[in-house]
Order: sequence, then structure tokens, then C-alpha cells
Amino acid sequence: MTRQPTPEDRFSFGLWTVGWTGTDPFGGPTRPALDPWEYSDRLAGLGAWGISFHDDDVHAFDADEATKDARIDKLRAACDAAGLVVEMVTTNTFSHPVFKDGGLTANDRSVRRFGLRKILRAVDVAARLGATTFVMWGGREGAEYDGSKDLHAAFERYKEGLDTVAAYIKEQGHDLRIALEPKPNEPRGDILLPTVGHALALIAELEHGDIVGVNPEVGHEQMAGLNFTHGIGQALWSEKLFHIDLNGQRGIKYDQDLVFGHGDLASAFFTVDLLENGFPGSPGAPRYTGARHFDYKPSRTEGLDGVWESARACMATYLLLAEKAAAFRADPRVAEAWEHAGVTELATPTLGPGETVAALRASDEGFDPDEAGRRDGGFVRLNQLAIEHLVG
Ligand SMILES: [Mn+2]
Repeated sequence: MTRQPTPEDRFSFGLWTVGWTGTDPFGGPTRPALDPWEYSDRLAGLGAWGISFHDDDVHAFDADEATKDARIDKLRAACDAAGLVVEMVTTNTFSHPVFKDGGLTANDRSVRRFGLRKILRAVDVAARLGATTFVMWGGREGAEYDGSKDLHAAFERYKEGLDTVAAYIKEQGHDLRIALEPKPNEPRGDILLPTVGHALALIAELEHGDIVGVNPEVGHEQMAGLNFTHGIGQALWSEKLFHIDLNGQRGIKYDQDLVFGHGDLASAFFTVDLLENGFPGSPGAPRYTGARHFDYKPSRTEGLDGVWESARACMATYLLLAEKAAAFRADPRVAEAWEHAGVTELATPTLGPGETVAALRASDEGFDPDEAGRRDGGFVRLNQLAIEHLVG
């Protein structure tokens, strides 16, 4: 057993996670739907620091403006009373049939205009509640059939939509940054911005990309067979890791949204190690300072007891992995193994200070490629040390 989580751990949960009633494409709900403030109260009791929500998690899609505001205010009052922050807000532009072909990239222009209005309203809510991150998951931005979408126009409209929202945030003076959430597929056959790398490339083309980063989700990268830790590593290197969705996934299949660590545990270890301890050989490199945010689904087999147990499990697993990662970093055998493996050497620039290409080309340094090719990496021993800390 590990210690109880506290608000200092900055654990946060989407209301839609514990609030998922178990409805899937093959069956109806297996659990009752509670009011949003009931979920937030229970999360606070478990030691969470914050919550996040989609606009439609708190009120009906077609509620009138007064009802929307009243329910959001009631949730906010419950969070204040429980000592919870609302750290992130997002918009649902995927559930209602109007968004079946996307919100920002729907072929139908009137749908795109409606989608933007819905997103801008949620930006106002985020600012009013003091959230600092505004996540945008374009789950319906995509296609099943390549011939159904003019891809050039789709990226133009994606850029237009994001720049419109980012410019509005700046104009209003909100302390809010946008975080794009990549996913390869599901619900669309193929979704635009399928990976962290695709999202970073789009952000680089934006006019207001300075306040746009990414919100990578463990399972979304792993659904594509990709390395999640590498994804967040590149996002950190680009200073674009604005938020994170922690959960579990086992291999290339549908989006499982398991409890954090219940998928690829070794990958989860290195994710926590990077989040908590930074890059091993680059002490001055960017560090993640945002929420430890869980986006998972309590399995459909569970009742409400299992819902709270699964939320507790996400935090407990994270804390256990953080303890293991701290012990791994403090182990002198690891420092030795890093040295042997050259992990710390990679931070040394390949060229010397002010060295010209001509000087590089003229240098020989008595380098023996055959000898270098025989060097023992020691990477396996290093990984075994991690595994021994993890399961020992
Ligand atoms: Mn997911």
C-alpha cells in the first residue's frame, strides 16, 4: 500500500470518466447516472485535486442558457465547498447527430459555424471557472471514406477554427491555453490529427499557435502502436505538453480506457518517471507542471463501488510508480548503467562550440568504427534495473 493522495499531487478526473454509465455500442447502461456534483464530491473525498468536464457533462445539449448557467454554477459551488479546482474544460462536438461529420471540419458550413459558437461558449465557461486548459478533441473530425473529404480544405478549416478560438482567448485576456487531443480512429474510421506528431505539425502552422499545445492520451497513442512516453517526450521538447490524459491500453485495438497502469505497466513506469523526474541527462530541459489528469472508463462490469475503487486505483498506481521511479533514479547502479550506456552523453552537442562543418569533416580523432561497433550498450541491464525497481 502506498500513501493517500492529496491535492498537492494534482490529480484530476474528467467528470465523464467516473460518470460513464457503461453504455457501449453493444449495450445500454449498467450503472445509474448521478448528478455532476455527486461525482465531484466523491472525487474530492478520494484525494483528487481537480476535475474537468465537457459542457454537455453538466447540462443537456439543448438546455436553455439560464439552465446551463445554473447547473454550471451549482457544480462550481460544489467544487468550491469540496476544495476542488476546475482545471480544464472542453466542448462536446461529437455526440449530437449534428456533429456526425465533425465540428470544425464538417463539410456543411452551417454545422461548422454552430460548432464554433458552441466551442466559444465553452471557452467563456472555462475562463469563468478559472480553468487554465481548454482541451479540444476533434473525435468526429475525420472520415470513413477518403473520397468524402477534401483534405486540403479540412486542414484549412481546422486551422481557421483553432486560430479563431485562440484569437478569442487572447482578445478576452483569458489565462487559458488550448490543448489538442490526438486519436487515430474511433469514433471516425480515421480521425484528423491521429498522433501527437500530427498535432504538433498542425500547431506549427497556426497564427496563434503560441497558446496551442497537446493533450496526449496514453491509449490513443498505443492504439496506433506508438510509444506514449516518446510522444510526450517530443511534446515536452517542443514545450507543448500542456495537459495529459492518463489511462491504460493493451495493444492495437479499440480504445479501452483502462485504469492507469492496467495496460502496458512498463510503459506507465517510464511515463511517470519522465513526468516526475524529467529527462535523465538534460536537467535544464522542460518539465511537465500540469495536472495529473485521468481519462479512463470504470469497466462496465463494475457497480458504483467499483467506480470509486477504479478512481482510487488510478491515483494509487500513479503514486506507486512515482515511488518506484524515485528509487530507480536514486539507485547508484542506475547512474553507473546510464554512464555505461551513454545516456548522459547524448546531451553533449555533436559539434563543438563554434565548430565549422569544414573542421568537423577534417577531424578524424583516430575514430575506429569497428571498435565503436563492438561497444556493449548495456541497455538491457539498464532496463532490467527499471523492471526490478518496478516489480521488486
Ligand atoms: Mn480514450
